[in-house]
Amino acid sequence: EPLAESEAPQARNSALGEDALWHILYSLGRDNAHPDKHKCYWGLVLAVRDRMLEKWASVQRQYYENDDKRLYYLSLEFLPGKFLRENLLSLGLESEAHTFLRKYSFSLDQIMDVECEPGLGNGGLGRLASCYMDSMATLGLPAFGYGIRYSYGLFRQEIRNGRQVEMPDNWLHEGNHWLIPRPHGLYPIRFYGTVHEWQDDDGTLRHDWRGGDIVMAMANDMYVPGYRNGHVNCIRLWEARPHKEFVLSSFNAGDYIGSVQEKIKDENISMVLYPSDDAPEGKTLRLKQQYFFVAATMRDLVRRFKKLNKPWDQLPEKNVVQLNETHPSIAIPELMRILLDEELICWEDSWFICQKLFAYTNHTILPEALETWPVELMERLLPRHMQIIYEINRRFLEDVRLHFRDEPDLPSRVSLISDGPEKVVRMSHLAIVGSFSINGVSALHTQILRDRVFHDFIRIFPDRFNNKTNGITPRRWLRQCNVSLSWLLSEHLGCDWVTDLDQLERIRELADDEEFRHDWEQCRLTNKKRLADHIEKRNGITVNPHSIFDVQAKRFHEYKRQLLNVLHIISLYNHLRKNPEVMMQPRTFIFGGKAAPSYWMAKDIIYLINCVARRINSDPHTRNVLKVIFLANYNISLSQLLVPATDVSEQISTAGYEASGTGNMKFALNGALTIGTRDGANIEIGERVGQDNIYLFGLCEQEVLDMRNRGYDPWELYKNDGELREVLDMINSDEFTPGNPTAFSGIFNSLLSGGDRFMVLADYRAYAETHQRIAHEFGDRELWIRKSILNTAGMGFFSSDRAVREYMDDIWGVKPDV
Ligand code: 26Q
Repeated sequence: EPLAESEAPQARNSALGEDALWHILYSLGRDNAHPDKHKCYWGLVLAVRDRMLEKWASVQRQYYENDDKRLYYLSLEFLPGKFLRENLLSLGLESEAHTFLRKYSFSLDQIMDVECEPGLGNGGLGRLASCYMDSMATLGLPAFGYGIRYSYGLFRQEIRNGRQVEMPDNWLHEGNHWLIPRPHGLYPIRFYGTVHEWQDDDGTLRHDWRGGDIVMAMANDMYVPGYRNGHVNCIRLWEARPHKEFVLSSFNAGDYIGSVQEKIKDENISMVLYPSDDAPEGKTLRLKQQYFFVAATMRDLVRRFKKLNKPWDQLPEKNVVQLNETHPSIAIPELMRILLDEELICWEDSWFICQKLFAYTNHTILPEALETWPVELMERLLPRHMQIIYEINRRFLEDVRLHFRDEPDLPSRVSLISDGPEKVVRMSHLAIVGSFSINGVSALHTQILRDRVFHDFIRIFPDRFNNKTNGITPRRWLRQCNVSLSWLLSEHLGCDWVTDLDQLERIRELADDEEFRHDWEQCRLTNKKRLADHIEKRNGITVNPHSIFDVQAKRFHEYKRQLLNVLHIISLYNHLRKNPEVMMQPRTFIFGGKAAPSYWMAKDIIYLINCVARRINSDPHTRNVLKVIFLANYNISLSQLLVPATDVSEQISTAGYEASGTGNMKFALNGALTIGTRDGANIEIGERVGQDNIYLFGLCEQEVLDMRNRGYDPWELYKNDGELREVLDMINSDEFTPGNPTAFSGIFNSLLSGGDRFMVLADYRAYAETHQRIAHEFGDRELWIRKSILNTAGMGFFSSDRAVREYMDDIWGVKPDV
């Protein structure tokens, strides 16, 4: 076997299967005589978990013994995907599991159907956190992930009559043994209340936050094993629990129901993930979530630090906190509050400690996605934190005035608090001022932060800004999701590529080897057939596995421009109907993705795609060459099926809007060719795989700005491009919605009268021409497979191991625990 498992150090001596049977009886209380697939699954989970926990315990001990500096990764979202296969792989237990399952005639695939996927994130940001947790464990870092144990993850998407319908994701309803609750040692977390001032013996003014409501934070731990290195880290997810079982006063007053309702209210905090991945909703509950998990996390950090008996100024020498977006940035005033009010440390020293502890990653430049909170809300919910934010701001602006005397408007531009009809706290400004490092997630994105979004801060804190181009874990996104290609790679490279992805460079020369190209194509075909079977089952549509599988799978957003894709599909359809004799490369266009429930435009675009699909798939004249598939409920598991089966990866955001993208990396790593704009990490992918092996098209970021400044008029394009006009007129008629000509007038208007904010029409022609080139080159099998191989070969840089190493060396200053 090319991927030897013997390298993995094993703690347990008994066979995995024996332990699974033992657990079925003694932990689950079920008869283990003839276990069905559910019992086999649960038994295996517990047997695997035992092995992980042993390693985890010894690794934790080691952290204390070696006095390691610890990394805290704070994120409101994690998207780990299913665990069993990943953990078996990391722990080197796959073949033992197969042996056990074979006895009962199950495959691991069948067993995996039983597992439900934790959807504790929206998309890119949450998945990035999980890729990084995997790399941190594989590199052996003393790292701790922190987040919320939402009772309901991201909604399940159903498509009914072509429209998205949201269903609750009750992912814990059968219990989940990957998550270990820790009901002892809960932390009380305060909300509301008042701030009392008092003078200590030296006459210093002190503050004390009292009263208000208390909610308890309970830890639930999820474990992350490194790849065959005996290392196990943990992601601690906080769950809200009631402070007291019953509010006694109302209980005694006979209000039994009222007291139970109080208890339920507290649990609301960790009930549900907010399903929007841009325009943050200014809801109190969301701010409560943020503070709740941050406060509990900082308690953990401080508790562990105190055990070391070191002076407080060493806190940043022994710890570093990475903030995933501004969502956890309330951690900065929370630590200030602990140091000032509880530890009675002076302002200057407290602030010095804070600024050396925190680092902030920005993931978005969409102005509507920059997080702000009304001062009025903060003052009520977190009165002491609001005072601290005012004081941070006062001192900061005083400094700015001193250093930039000739720029009188600078202070108001960089202020943590913005004046407007409603005063708000700008969380990104808080995160910048309170952190020693601020990073973007691709070269272009960081450049935009420097030039535009945070331009004023670059001059104030020139050394804080840096770039860390995103990465993805090759364990899940190649080794696990693409078994056939992994075997082929290991046959030629050995198996080190799994933890040293630069090794993939060595297949570059094999692109000239005809036999290798043949094997490569066979792997791809196997994956495409597997996806075709899935589509047949799910959508009842037969697709040709030899057609181009063209995939756009990501959240629905106007800036990601699924619209551009569907406009082009309609024009292909028109072309085919008008020229029935023309030979066309068969194509299958596949979409997947969710829209935020309140994002009407995005939901209309989903509806449009489904209406166009219904029409095209049922047209006997075109159905052999053109298919459109919408796969419902896109999630990590579905992504693992799509990624290895994709020929053409659609990465077509308006230049300057996609901070990085990580889906783009997954597809290219698995040998897909990218059709993409010069946006986010696409640019860097082009540099690595070679410009001949990527299809970049359209306006670049500067051209988008210039065109806007010159005055861009989408009506001009409508008038001058007959093919495009025909497509737009079809959308603006009842062509795809018989009897209802206004179904898509919102879309039509946003593209024309609305000014086409995301320049869909401006990029249309270049996009269509690029697709023509792709169809042509796909027909040249040798050429295409060569390009496919060169994509995989060039993607080593985008391993999250590389990204995490850069964070480790440039920002965190933590070292692998060996
Ligand atoms: C905030 C407040 C209230 C409700 C929701 C939110 C919220 C939630 C999620 C705001 C933003 C997000 C997520 C942003 C995100 O996923 N950004 C993506 O991050 C990826 C990893 O860096 C990048 O690759 C993507 O380009 C970027 O869009």
